[in-house]
Amino acid sequence: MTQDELKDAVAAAAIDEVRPYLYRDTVLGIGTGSTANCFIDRLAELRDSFKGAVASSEASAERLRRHDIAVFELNEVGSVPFYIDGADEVNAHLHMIKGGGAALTREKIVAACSELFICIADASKRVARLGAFPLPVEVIPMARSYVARELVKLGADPVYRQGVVTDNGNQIIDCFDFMIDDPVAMEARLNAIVGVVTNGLFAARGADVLFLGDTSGVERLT
Ligand code: ABF
Repeated sequence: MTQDELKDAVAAAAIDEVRPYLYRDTVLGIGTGSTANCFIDRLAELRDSFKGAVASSEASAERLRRHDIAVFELNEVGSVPFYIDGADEVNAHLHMIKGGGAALTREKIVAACSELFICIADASKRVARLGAFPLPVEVIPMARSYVARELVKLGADPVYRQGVVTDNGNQIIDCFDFMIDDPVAMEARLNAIVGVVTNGLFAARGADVLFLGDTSGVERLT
């Protein structure tokens, strides 16, 4: 199977997971990225079975609308029963690095409002220790240099992601060479730096279910 086929296979598994719980008033939380796009495309055929979706990015909102799936503001909805999204890395505790697509803050907000976070990923995303993928940190633009200096003190090699403005009007710093032993503690430590909006560690609220696809099939992990 190709990587795209693996992404589609985990998306199909997540569709099977949520399908029995879709009602006329159900609003789903939907993530961002190529794996989440596979889920959105498969969700299209179920559009008449649920009310709509909250999206973690403008790109996903647009894709949902193209499939005639209604998109709601999170503030109109409150909580969502499921949040379905991909990841850049995921460990055995279902802690993740996310934000390679710069949508980390909205992803973390929708995830926080979800009753069940379903992560969908091909097996290349599974790691023993988080950090080989550069950890994204969203920053208020005027704080960028200050935050970068603080990141160096923590042992990271921070690189400004040039030319990228987040959906919230902020900037991204990627932390290279930053292997993470305690993701829960590091998530809190990074968020405490003044000027940080959020960081791409999803550990305090990790995934509840992981569908991981490899050539032998899709595994459901909790
Ligand atoms: C989102 O999309 C992000 O948090 C993560 O950066 C990325 C994963 O993308 P893909 O599914 O394209 O690998 O979930």
